[in-house]
Amino acid sequence: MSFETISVIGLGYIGLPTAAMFASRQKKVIGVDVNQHAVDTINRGEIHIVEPDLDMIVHAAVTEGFLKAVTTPEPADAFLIAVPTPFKECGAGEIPQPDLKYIEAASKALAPVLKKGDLVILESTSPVGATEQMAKWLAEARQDLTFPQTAGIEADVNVAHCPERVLPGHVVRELVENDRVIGGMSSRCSERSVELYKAFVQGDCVITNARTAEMAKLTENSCRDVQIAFANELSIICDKLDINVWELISLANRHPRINILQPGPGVGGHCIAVDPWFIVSKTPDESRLIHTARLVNDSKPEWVIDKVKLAIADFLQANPTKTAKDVTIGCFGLAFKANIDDLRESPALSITKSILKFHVGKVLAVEPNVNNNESPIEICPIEKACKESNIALLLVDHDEFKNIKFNGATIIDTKGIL
Ligand code: SAJ
Repeated sequence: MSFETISVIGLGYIGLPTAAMFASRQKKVIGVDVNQHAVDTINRGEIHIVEPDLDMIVHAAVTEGFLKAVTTPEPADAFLIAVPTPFKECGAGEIPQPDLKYIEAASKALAPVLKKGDLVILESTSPVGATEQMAKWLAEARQDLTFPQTAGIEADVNVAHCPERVLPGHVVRELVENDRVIGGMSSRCSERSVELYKAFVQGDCVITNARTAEMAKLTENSCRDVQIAFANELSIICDKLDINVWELISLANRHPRINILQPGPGVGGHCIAVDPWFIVSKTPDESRLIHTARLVNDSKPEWVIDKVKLAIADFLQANPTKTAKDVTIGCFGLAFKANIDDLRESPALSITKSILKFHVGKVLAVEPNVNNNESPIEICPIEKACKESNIALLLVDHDEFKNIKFNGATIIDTKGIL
């Protein structure tokens, strides 16, 4: 049976582009989101996130009638769940535990409209075992249907984990070109999932089981986190030894088997800064390196803040008639990485907020991708911040900052932009 109608639950950075890709292949797509503003925006053919080329695809999909957004699930042949998987609040020094409440809510919301022959795919990055847990919630809600955990390939409803692996800023291209890991709870679940994704995926759809697919995604992001931690640790070592870390890395990377990543103000976003904890929380005694990398990356913002405090002290020493109140600090970039508007888990934002707390003088925050209505702190035009800053703290390598000129400011360049 082919998939006539596809439902995508969670219309964020992954769900909306995925919904739009199916719709662009002339599938009837029902997007579901609890956020009424997102639903209304999409139904006008507009988007509520920043992602290159996505606006055109969504606009075409909505105006041609292939994509609509709603707040409660409607019947479909396949359901893709792309909701957040945050971790629970925890005390200092404790290992964060994953919070599956959004997956639970999505499963319980879609269960009433499930029917025999449907496919449910969990795309959200999840701790090992989450897909089995989701299948349990579905089975509890629909005792009239059979699921793969008990019925295997004969199940009425097939269930799989197919983690999204696209890079924000390149989502439209990577959704099509990247290989896909397909982790079915049975061989039938995997086959059905491949059939679904082949509507637009040109990369290979590689089949495994659900637990391995969950772990594959966590492994990719943990690997990147460990590598960035290495670069961040190097930057602190180099600062102590008076060596330019950017030059050092570019020299080391000339070795044919070395490829060191770039240091920065810390690691942000909802993925790399979160997913390694899903491994550490399950196997704390065995995940020593992954755990340490998290601690190294999470401590980098504090190191940057100390650099700012030192720069203020140096400025006051050089200008004895001035006080801290006279020092204007420009914070350039709030997003978690270059050329996006996403402020989630952003080290740049947390550093700027800390500076706003301790600094008695002016703090000018610049973020070209976010307007004042969407920002938790006031945004300043770039020209004003360049002109007025005594200390310029470069936190994100946005294109707008590449040729930036300051008016004699002390520059702290955490991304090696200049
Ligand atoms: N960062 C550095 N130095 C680097 C690279 C990145 O400090 O050399 C920082 C960034 O500034 C940012 C953070 O790391 O704060 C994460 O950025 P990223 O570009 O490494 O990754 P994300 O979070 O945008 O997307 C990652 C991707 N995973 C991998 O590359 C293994 C993407 O493919 C995943 O789909 C995504 O996580 C996800 O959704 O899990």
